[in-house]
Parts: sequence; C-alpha cells; structure tokens
Amino acid sequence: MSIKITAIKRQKVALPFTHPIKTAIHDMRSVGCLLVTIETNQGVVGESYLFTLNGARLNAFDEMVKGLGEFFEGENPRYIEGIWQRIWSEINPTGHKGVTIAALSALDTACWDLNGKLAELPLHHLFGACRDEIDTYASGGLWLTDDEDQLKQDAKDFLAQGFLAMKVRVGSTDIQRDIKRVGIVRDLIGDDIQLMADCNQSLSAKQAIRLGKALSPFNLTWLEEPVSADDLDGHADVKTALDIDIASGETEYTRFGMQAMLQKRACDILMPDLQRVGGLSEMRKIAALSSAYHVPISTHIFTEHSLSIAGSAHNCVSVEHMPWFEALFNEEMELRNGKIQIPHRLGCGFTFNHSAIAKLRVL
Ligand code: SMN
Ligand code: MG
Repeated sequence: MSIKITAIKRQKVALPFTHPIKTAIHDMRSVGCLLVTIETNQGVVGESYLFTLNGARLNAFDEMVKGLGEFFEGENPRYIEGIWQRIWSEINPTGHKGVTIAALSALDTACWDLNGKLAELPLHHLFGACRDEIDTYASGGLWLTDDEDQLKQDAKDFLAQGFLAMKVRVGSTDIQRDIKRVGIVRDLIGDDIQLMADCNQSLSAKQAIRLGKALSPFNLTWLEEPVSADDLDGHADVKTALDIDIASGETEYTRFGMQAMLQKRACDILMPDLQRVGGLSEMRKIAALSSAYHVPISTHIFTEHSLSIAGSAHNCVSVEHMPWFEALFNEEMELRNGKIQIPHRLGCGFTFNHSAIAKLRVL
C-alpha cells in the first residue's frame, strides 16, 4: 500500500505565562499555539505547530493551515518539495510573507517529521548529519520587565539549570538603564558565561552604535536586532561601526528575505525562525545560502523543531533555548555540559503529549 496523506488535523491551545513579560516591542501574557498533525493511510503521523503571542489572530493562521492543508491531502508525503513549490505558486496573490508562510511552515515541518518517521531516521541523519549536540543559550527570562532582583534570580536559575550562555533584553528608551541591567547580569554570571543582548529593533542606528560601544566592557557574544528589521542599511552601519557581532533575521521570511540581508551584509550571525522562513525545507536552503556568504546561523525560538537543522547545517553555531512549548511534548530537551543533545528519535524527535494538551485551555 503506497503511503498517502489522508487528513490534516488542527487544534488550538493556550500556554499562559506565570506573569506578563516584555521586550522592547512585545507585550506578552501567553502564547497561543496551532498544533498541526498530518495523518496517513499507514497510521504514521507528522506533527508540528505554529504560535502567536497572546493567541492574537490565531484563527487567521488556523484558516490558512486549513486552506493550504488541501495541497497535502491525498498526496504522497515523500514529494514534499513538489507540494511546497505548488503552494508557493498558488499563494502568489495572497503573498509570500506573513500568515501564508507561517501556515506553509507548520505543514512543511510536520511533513518532514512524517518523512523522518517513514525513513525510520532522526531528521538530522536524513538530512546528512554533522553533529549530535549544539551550543545553546537560555532565553526564557531576563525580560525588559525584570527589575534588578528578578534579573539576578533569572540569571541564577539559568546557571542552576546548567546553561553556559544567556540572553538579556535591552532596547528600552533609557540607555543608562540598559547598560546597568547588562552590568548586573554580567556581574552575577562572571566572565566565563556567554551573554547576548537583544534590542528587538527599537533603536536608531546611532542609538544602537552608542549602546553597543557603552556595552563593550561586558564582552557580549552578540547584539541582536539593533534597528528596525526593514532597515538593512541601518543594520550594516551598526555592524561596521561596532566590534561586537550583530545577530539578526528572526523577522525575515524565506530565502529571498535572507538573501537580501546577506547581500547587504546586515549581520554577522543570521537568525532564521522556523515559522517565518517556510519550514524545514526552506531552513535548510537558508543555512546553505548563508554558508555561501560565510555567515553562521543561530536558530530563533522553536528549539525542539530546529534541532535537526542544528545537527545537519555545519554553519549552525547555536540554538535559542525557549522553554515556552515544552508542555506540548512527551519528550524533554536534554542539556549536557551546556549543550542541547540532538535527539536520535525518529523525525523531529518530539511528539505531542495528548493528555497534557487535553488539559490545556483550547482556544
Ligand atoms: C523574542 C521574539 C519573540 C518573542 C519573544 C522574544 C526575541 C528573541 O526577539 O529573539 O528571543
Ligand atoms: Mg530576538
């Protein structure tokens, strides 16, 4: 019996945070997730998800997954590249950024999960592996809303969990406050732990250069999204003016968006986001494109589902560790000596925990 996709199932859940948190541009109380399951005539399934902050406009994403899911129904999942291209052509009038691409991303990644299971391989083995563990940094804390005590507590918690790197949010309207906050974290963690700082696009190029210079005593691993994601020239100006590496790319879509960033020399480290790039198919192309520019990549959020890229893209230097979605899965990410172990389970290696999901509030 040849393998055939029989249905695409969708489910909406909310994962509330313990308290509201902020970056320079995000005000967050929860994430709303759309869980996507591809079913087949052989019982094997592929799973993935997308999310919106606070569950905002999740219904629009749900509708788009429903619409694009029709391209998968009745198809052989092994022809994933053909399905991707048919969808790319079909969505031309709707657009090659935003909701269409997020929906395509979730379906594509679920289809890769399915293909890994069919091949009876972990995805990094199917893609061609280069490593079994990857550097990571703790990102689920050190928010712009954190006061001095909370910053210290978050940093202590990260160290206790075994992280050797962490990211602090900056980009507030008060540059002195940003400098102070980075100093507090650096003092607490010492010189041997890596520290990154994320401006979340809130600064002008001049402000970012001023902040970057003022932060130079704190030996940051990178300064992230210093200016508006649309301002590639501004990115390049900041990158040229500062010694510190500039990381960016989480807001950009598909290899075409990344190509523009690379051509403009907008960053030292490219940060593709699985939901925004178009799924694992597109993420692999972006890793290869970036390597042609000698630019390393570090994946954005989606930790569990980006590990196959970390295990197969030689120029992937780290993954962001975001714990927000852990409750969705039966399996846990494993941190050993500060590195995430790339699972040797089949497909993406993370399966939906249906009993836990049933208890989450369905939106
Ligand atoms: C970020 C993005 C989206 C939500 C929260 C935080 C941030 C990061 O830019 O890179 O972690
Ligand atoms: Mg960021």
